[in-house]
Amino acid sequence: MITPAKTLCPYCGVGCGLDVLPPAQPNRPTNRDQAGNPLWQTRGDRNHPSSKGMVCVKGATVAEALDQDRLKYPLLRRSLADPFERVSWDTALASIVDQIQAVRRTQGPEAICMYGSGQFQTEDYYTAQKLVKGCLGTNNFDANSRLCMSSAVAGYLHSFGADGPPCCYDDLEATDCAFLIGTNAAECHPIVFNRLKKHHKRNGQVKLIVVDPRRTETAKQADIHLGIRPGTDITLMNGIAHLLLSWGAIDPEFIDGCTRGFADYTTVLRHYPPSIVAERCGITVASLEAVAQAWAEAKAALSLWSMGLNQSSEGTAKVRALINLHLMTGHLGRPGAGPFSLTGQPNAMGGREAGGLSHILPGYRLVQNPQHRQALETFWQLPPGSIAAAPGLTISDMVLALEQGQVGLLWIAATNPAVSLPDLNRAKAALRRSPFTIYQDAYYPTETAAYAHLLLPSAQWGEKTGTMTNSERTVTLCTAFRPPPGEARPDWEIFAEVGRRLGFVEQFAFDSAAEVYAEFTQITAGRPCDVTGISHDRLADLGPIQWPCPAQETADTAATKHDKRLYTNGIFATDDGRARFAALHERGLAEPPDDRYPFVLTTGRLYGHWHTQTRTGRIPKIQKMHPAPFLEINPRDAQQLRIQSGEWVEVRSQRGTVRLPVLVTQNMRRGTLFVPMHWGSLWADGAECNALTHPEACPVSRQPELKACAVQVIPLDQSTPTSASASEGTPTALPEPNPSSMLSAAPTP
Ligand SMILES: Nc1nc2c(c(=O)[nH]1)N[C@H]1C(S)=C(S)[C@@H](COP(=O)(O)OP(=O)(O)OC[C@H]3O[C@@H](n4cnc5c(=O)[nH]c(N)nc54)[C@H](O)[C@@H]3O)O[C@H]1N2
Ligand SMILES: Nc1nc2c(c(=O)[nH]1)N[C@H]1C(S)=C(S)[C@@H](COP(=O)(O)OP(=O)(O)OC[C@H]3O[C@@H](n4cnc5c(=O)[nH]c(N)nc54)[C@H](O)[C@@H]3O)O[C@H]1N2
Ligand code: SF4
Ligand SMILES: [Mo]
Repeated sequence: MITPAKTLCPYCGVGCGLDVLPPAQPNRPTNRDQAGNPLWQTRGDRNHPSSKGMVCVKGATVAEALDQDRLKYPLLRRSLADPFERVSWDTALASIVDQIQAVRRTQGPEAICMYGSGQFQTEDYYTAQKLVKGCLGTNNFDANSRLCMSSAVAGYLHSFGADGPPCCYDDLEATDCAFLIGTNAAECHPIVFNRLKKHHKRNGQVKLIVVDPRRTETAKQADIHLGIRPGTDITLMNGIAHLLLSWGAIDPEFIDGCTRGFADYTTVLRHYPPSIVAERCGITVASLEAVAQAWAEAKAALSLWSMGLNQSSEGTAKVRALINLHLMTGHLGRPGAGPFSLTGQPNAMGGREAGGLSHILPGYRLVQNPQHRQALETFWQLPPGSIAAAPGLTISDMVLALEQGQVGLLWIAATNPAVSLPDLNRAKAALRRSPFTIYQDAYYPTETAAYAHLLLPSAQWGEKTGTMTNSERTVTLCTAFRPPPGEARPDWEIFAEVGRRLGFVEQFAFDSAAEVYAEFTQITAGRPCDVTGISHDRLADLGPIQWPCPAQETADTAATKHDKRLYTNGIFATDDGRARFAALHERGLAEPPDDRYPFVLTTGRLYGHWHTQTRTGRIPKIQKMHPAPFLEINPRDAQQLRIQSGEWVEVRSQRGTVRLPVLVTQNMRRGTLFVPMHWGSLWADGAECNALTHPEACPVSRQPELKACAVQVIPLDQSTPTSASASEGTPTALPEPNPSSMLSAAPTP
């Protein structure tokens, strides 16, 4: 019997436990990938508390991408026009250190920027914070979580006084009213959705409500689907609250004892009578009332959300409007109830714990809090004042700083911004202006490699040991089960080595990821995300552990006995212990449709693919599931444009153009279009949805509105290739548009 390695699926924030088995096993033929490399086998870990043995297609196939197109050696070039040349690690690290020193001397530390990722392990995140914010003295560390979770972080912080989802997955089986808003969990958090779906099927009284402008796979399972007009969520939620208030379906005891700001909130709610709300949201009064009634009758209402709320120019306000509903009804801090943000990436949560955004510091601390900075300076044995007092640049600010020539060194790791950033043509032009870009990734090529001077090969999932935290605050040890290919190294080791070479020998005297984690846990003592009771050894012995888990918890109690939910006593993390209502009106989309750009384009995900396809594009089974990009459009809009499924259109916004075959479907609202985000320039020609999106962001969270921009649609001459020829990553030659067919339809919303 071969003992499997225990780890976590490296894709979504559900965080399913995986057992990994080696390619060679007794009495079984060895499976191989297309290139003949032996394949590791993954299967669900039955003992993992979050997933109990379940996995989706991504977790089941992840090992198939391990040996394809890996970046194995450091590569360096003088300018973007030159070819890369292989260099030693010594040369690569020396060039980084030289560049950092030169930039510090000539431009100051604020000209150094790092852009990281929710796909880092917590050890990578922590080491990067220590290096950039502590030793280099700039807070210019931001992560792709800015595009993902920052509105949820800000919403929790402002409403509850601290970040951190208060719920756990057991709530999925304890709720009698699941309210899913702006989340396509069936495709994006499949195992969470499976658990909910089973519970819903087994229990007739359980209501499943889905709010999404698209009729997604998630919406298809709902008792009630509200296909609202994009961007009208705040109006909808205020409208639900208006009805609850008028029916007296609120929890006065909770409101009086545990919250603040209810009076102002009710003043706002007056403006949201059902007729106005239904009209603005594009739904019926009856369906609005049915949803409010489900909330009113619920014993335990659980809301789940993700990018449909967060990726908005008023993302924080949307999150707070949702939390308001829980506060006014007291649906919080007990089984089956609460506002549950589903985190996108596998370690988006660990990133928050380790301070991985430009305005936060490790241990759920804030850059702007002098005591928080001081605590870290002391702990890191750095002189007082080492950590800059102002928040650093967000990724959008970094793009602006690049444009203005203010960046001397840009270090990108574990993200592919040349596909995933909004207003992509502009972002690429900014990347081209960087005098020195380091790009640390596991694969080559990726789209972003074209913008780098130095490529560093990183070890990835299965090749480095470290921890990740999933949506329900459960920390899992991800164990290495194979060596990294070539000279690839774990991200934290690269950061630590650069730190030592810069003279911070004491600060980076780590010999293992376990040592890094042990240091990190110490500075969470007494913080909301206290993990002083967790270590690599304990995780290896006990399995995954949920936080908070303070040191006084013994090894035996840690895994089982502490409360799985936050705020069970009704005391919040604010100064006075009370949660805050937010009295907010809707501002609407940053770029509403108009006569020239009459459609609202939304973007998102498909079940099989992961983001920019670095892994999933190289897995044949997934390629077959989703071979090519497309544009979803409502049948009446298609009729007006005289286009049919499979025919090609050009989609234009004020910023860019893409060409796609259309998929005519009843699942789209009239006037709304959908393009998947997965096809960057390596995988299809001219299908990058971010060529169209705009960079306007939420003023509080600074998260861009990736979910809505205004576009026009122009049918192309139909001698254009069909969708099939764009498959399997082969670039497609596209003809020029035919001017005679350039109609732009104005849909009646
Ligand atoms: N298969 C797969 N799963 C993934 C990922 C992946 O790449 N592939 N990525 C992971 C990551 S990092 C993330 S962040 C999550 C994202 O998970 P989700 O947020 O569930 O996924 P998206 O498809 O981005 O967007 C969700 C829905 O928001 C809807 N929406 C758009 N505009 C609005 C609006 O104004 N209001 C409302 N209520 N809804 C709106 C869209 O129609 C879409 O169905 O998925 C994670 N899981
Ligand atoms: N239009 C539109 N744009 C979006 C979104 C959207 O919904 N619509 N969603 C946004 C969101 S929520 C997200 S999270 C982003 C995701 O966008 P990205 O972060 O750009 O997407 P990924 O393809 O996951 O890129 C991760 C990279 O890290 C590499 N990698 C994997 N493991 C490791 C490791 O251990 N170390 C290192 N160094 N590299 C590693 C992979 O090879 C890959 O190249 O996209 C954002 N952009
Ligand atoms: S649900 Fe998410 S974590 Fe679980 S196997 Fe699928 S992608 Fe991996
Ligand atoms: Mo994300």
